[in-house]
Amino acid sequence: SFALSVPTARPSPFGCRSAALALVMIDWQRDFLEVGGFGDSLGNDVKRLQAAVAPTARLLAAARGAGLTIVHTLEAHDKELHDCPPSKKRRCSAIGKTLDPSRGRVLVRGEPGNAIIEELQPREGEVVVHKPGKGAFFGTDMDAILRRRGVSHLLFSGVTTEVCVQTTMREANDRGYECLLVSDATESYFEEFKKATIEMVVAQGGIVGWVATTDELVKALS
Ligand code: C5J
Repeated sequence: SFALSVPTARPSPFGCRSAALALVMIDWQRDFLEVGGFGDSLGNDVKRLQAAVAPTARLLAAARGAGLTIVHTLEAHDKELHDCPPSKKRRCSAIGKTLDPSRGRVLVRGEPGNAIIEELQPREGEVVVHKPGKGAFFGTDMDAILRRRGVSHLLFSGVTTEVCVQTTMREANDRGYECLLVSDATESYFEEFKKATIEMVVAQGGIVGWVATTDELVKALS
């Protein structure tokens, strides 16, 4: 374990021991990123999200090189949708349906479209958390897994910035974790929502946490 420092993070310098730090990769799923997938079917410009894949691959490589705990999350329901509240189903009727047979059922665990994209595939020994909600702490073992490993500080990457990433970051912040959002390793279908999320995180002295770039993190991890 080594002392890690990001002196140029906003709104103030960020630092911790590497053993206490995890990289959380939120929902890098084919269905959110690929043309023809579920995200695309909702009318979103999925190509916007692809800009964050290369920086995220660099961040992931640096985090692996530094021996950080790596957690991958997926928005994924069980086959019977027992873990999907009727309210969610009512406002997203595609859940559990097959829109494209090559992708399988939308947001259902184990289906091809539910998988993590090729470039950011989890490796053996990394944590994979299936989550029924937008936040990764609700209805999962996320908190217990992190605490068992002595993790107190979290780096956030993923899609989409203002939905699953921000929700998880706020859940973590309320549970006492120190959180940093990696600004070019996250993306949204809506440019203005991403920008607003970044400003919300660092407002009021870091009310949700910190923000820094992949370059700053790669430097701190090397
Ligand atoms: C959404 C997510 N946007 N992973 N999911 O519904 O942010």
